Amino acid sequence: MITVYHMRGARGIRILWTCEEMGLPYQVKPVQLRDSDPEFVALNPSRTVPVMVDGDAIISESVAATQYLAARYGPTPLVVSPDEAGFADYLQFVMFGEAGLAAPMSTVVGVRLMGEEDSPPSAVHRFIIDGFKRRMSQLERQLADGREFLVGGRLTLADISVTFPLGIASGLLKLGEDIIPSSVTAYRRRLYEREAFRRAAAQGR
Ligand SMILES: N[C@@H](CCC(=O)N[C@@H](CS)C(=O)NCC(=O)O)C(=O)O
Repeated sequence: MITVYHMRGARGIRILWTCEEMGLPYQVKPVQLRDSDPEFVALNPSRTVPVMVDGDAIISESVAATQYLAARYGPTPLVVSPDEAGFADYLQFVMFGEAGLAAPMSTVVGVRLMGEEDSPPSAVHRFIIDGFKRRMSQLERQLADGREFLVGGRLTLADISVTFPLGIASGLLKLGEDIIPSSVTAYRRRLYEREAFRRAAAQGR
């Protein structure tokens, strides 16, 4: 059984959503931010959320976990193959969702959750938000032709990777249209309406 150690609002939603889209059974074990439960620490000494366990496989990178599921239990249309036109964009955006968007944003989210935010915002905070805004231009350009998904004409792991930081930016951080273009927000909202996403979000509460 696939087990996902998850907390509400965290990156584990990428894994739950992938399971739902692929019809894979899974169970959710709720954990806290930086949980110190020995079972959890043994799985992931860095104590970040999520962790996915499937037999002997233990993965604490959410995007890697989605790739694991697709490779282990596919084939699935969630993956764009090397012989498809969108392959390069697919690789780009799978990585972009975490390395380009979510990881830098983690610093802003972390200090907010710890109640240690600087007021007025620090230079580091402004640097990260400015970087996020510039990266939004890349998504805006990709979606400029009105497409529903980033690549391949269908939902892929690239969308599942990218929508997580978009949700955090608008939900938790309340960044507005001056940072997140309306076409990008519309894209995220469309994907959030998918039945599989809704089921995943309900499981992850
Ligand atoms: N790259 C990792 C990042 C994991 C991560 O930073 N998770 C957040 C919650 S969504 C966390 O545990 N933050 C607490 C910390 O960094 O101490 C992934 O994609 O799973």
